[in-house]
Amino acid sequence: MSDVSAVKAALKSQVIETPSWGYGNSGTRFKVFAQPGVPRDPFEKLADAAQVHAHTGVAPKVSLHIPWDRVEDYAALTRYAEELGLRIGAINSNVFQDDDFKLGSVTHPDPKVRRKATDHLLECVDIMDATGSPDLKLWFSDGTNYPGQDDIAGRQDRLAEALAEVYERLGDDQRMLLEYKLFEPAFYTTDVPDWGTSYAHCLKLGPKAQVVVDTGHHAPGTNIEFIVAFLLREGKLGAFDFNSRFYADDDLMAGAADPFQLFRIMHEVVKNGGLKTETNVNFMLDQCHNIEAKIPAVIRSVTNVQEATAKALLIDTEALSAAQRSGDVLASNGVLMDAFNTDVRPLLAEVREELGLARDPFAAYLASGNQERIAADRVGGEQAGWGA
Ligand code: PSV
Ligand code: MN
Ligand code: MN
Repeated sequence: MSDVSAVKAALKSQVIETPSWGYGNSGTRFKVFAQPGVPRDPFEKLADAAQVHAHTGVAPKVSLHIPWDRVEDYAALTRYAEELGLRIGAINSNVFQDDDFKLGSVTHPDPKVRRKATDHLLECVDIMDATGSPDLKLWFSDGTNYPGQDDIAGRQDRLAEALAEVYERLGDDQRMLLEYKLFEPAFYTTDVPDWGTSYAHCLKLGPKAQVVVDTGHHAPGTNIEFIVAFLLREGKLGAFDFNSRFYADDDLMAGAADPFQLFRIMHEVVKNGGLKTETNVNFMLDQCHNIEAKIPAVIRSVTNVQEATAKALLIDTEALSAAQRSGDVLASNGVLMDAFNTDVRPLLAEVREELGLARDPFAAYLASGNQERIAADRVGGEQAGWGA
């Protein structure tokens, strides 16, 4: 796409969903460094998300995580989101922090534990009904640590059974997004380790089941853009969990470790229709900000995704396909690199100006005084954190 107004229009319509847990305290298993001004409840997490949207103009949706964001009155939470100009995005289930799930949740050998896990997933669909959320995001920590510990195929049967029950419960405008993860916390087998396993389950379930690609959940060197192209071609790419990894599931700011990888992914998204509204790919962030200030870190992640998207939109597609058709390896690669090496910050600044926003959302947020305000206001009470 080389028409600048079309590129700008595409950038204005891209929606990036931010995670409620990205605004809370988080850390590693060694230490959580608490920060001043961190939200004390889901309402304050929404207020922080609203800051990101106010400054970027493209982040009106917030993912919730249950039970971390469990509230008495979901209608009130939804109304509050609307007052802030937001809407509730994906409901993330959590079947990984309960003692009963030590040996698995929906794949557990004990049917009573499987029932408890499936009931939680069904509760998440109830919360989707109450909040207007269109997406149920499923990630299972299920797996085994030792050869012989459980029946590998039997666990797939149990997983399929639970997924089918939840799928049946989905409304017409609701879908199920199944995330995969190669490693952690299980070390020998993981029940949904890769996109192929997720894809196979989603295919059997039907059109309302799609795959989530979390960029941090692969082996080093995995060609994630191939997975993206394949899933889009099959109509099975439901969403991204964007974040950066240097070593493992680091959950650092999207585009921080490898902006070139993010560009390559966004190229496949753009090329294969993934930016079109009807394709309905949910561009989510799944990050934690352990040592840096949270709201500005989310703003930077959003702008990093926008920069990768802008570069992908600027690829001279005609020149690219001509070079590809003629088998000119160097020319095709050169077309891609020209786009990647373009400084798109002035273009994005113009896009923001046209939306009535400051050209630099990061600087505008820092100058707004919000950070000092929340640090002064949010004293007392428990500060929310990853898992609370
Ligand atoms: C698991 O590592 C994961 O990526 C899933 O998306 C969870 O929902 C998220 O992290 C937060 O725990
Ligand atoms: Mn994730
Ligand atoms: Mn993860």
